[in-house]
Amino acid sequence: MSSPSDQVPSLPSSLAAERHGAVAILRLNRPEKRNALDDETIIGIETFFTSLPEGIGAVLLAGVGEHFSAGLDLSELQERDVKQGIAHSGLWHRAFGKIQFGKVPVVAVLHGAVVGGGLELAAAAHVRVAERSAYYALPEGSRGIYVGGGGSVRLPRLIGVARMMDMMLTGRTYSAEEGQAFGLSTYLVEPSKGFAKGLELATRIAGNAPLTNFAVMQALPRIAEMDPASGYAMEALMSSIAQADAEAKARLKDFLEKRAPKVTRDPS
Ligand code: 1HE
Repeated sequence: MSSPSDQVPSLPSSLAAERHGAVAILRLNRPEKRNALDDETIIGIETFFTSLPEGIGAVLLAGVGEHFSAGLDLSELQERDVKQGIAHSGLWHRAFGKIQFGKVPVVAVLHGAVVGGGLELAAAAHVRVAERSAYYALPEGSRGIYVGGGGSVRLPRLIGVARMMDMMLTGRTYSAEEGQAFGLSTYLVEPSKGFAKGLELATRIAGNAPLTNFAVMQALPRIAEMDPASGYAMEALMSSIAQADAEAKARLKDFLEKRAPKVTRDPS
């Protein structure tokens, strides 16, 4: 097993990278601080996602220890003026943008606290697997601050403005089951089963035609924001580009010549 960290020399010790076939695994690795996200870690996340080696088809993002992430490292909150505050938020936006609109799909495995900036990080992934230990909160309100890692943009699209307002105004915590019910996760698994489930999904995703993964990551969320007429036009273009690719032709031939698997029910 070679390691992408060999090719990404500047990852801080708060991040650990390894490779599992076509899946690159990135672990938040600062359990003594509950994977609180300091500037060094955010820059490391950006470095990791911009330096993925050839042959990687998906990323699995997880946390070491009892929690996914306690969010922003509050010990780093200094007296920032407005300009510095905007730059700090911009750093998070850039790093998490490299996740959402990066090279390959990202599966996040959530457990324990998924709070504040940790929830913003999770929201930038494409598929979320929650263990039953996961819980979600946006304690920014009680800390006198505001989300700064893209939460205002991504979270309402996942859970709605009203639910996010409630989380921020009241500091309420949602359970893994509640998060699953309203779309924070799309897989709910027993404690300690998340990593295996996430790796299974990431491996499957890495086996898709790259152009399809590109379309799902880059075109789908943008089409969803468009007016319907523009969306239909963009969809027609994207689907015609995908189907004209040699990979699509080969996969369709495999199905028609009975070499490809049929669509079956997932075991429940
Ligand atoms: C931290 C942080 C942190 C823990 N920054 N150091 N996020 C929060 O408001 C969440 C704050 N954290 C907590 O509520 C709890 O730590 C947890 C529920 C996540 C975990 O509890 P627990 O009992 O397992 O751990 P602990 O004893 O509270 O913390 C262990 C250590 O981690 C301790 O340090 P130590 O030196 O005393 O051992 C904690 O101080 C440290 N620690 N969380 C710094 N967040 C881009 S804007 C995003 C805005 C936000 O994310 S706001 C939400 C911030």
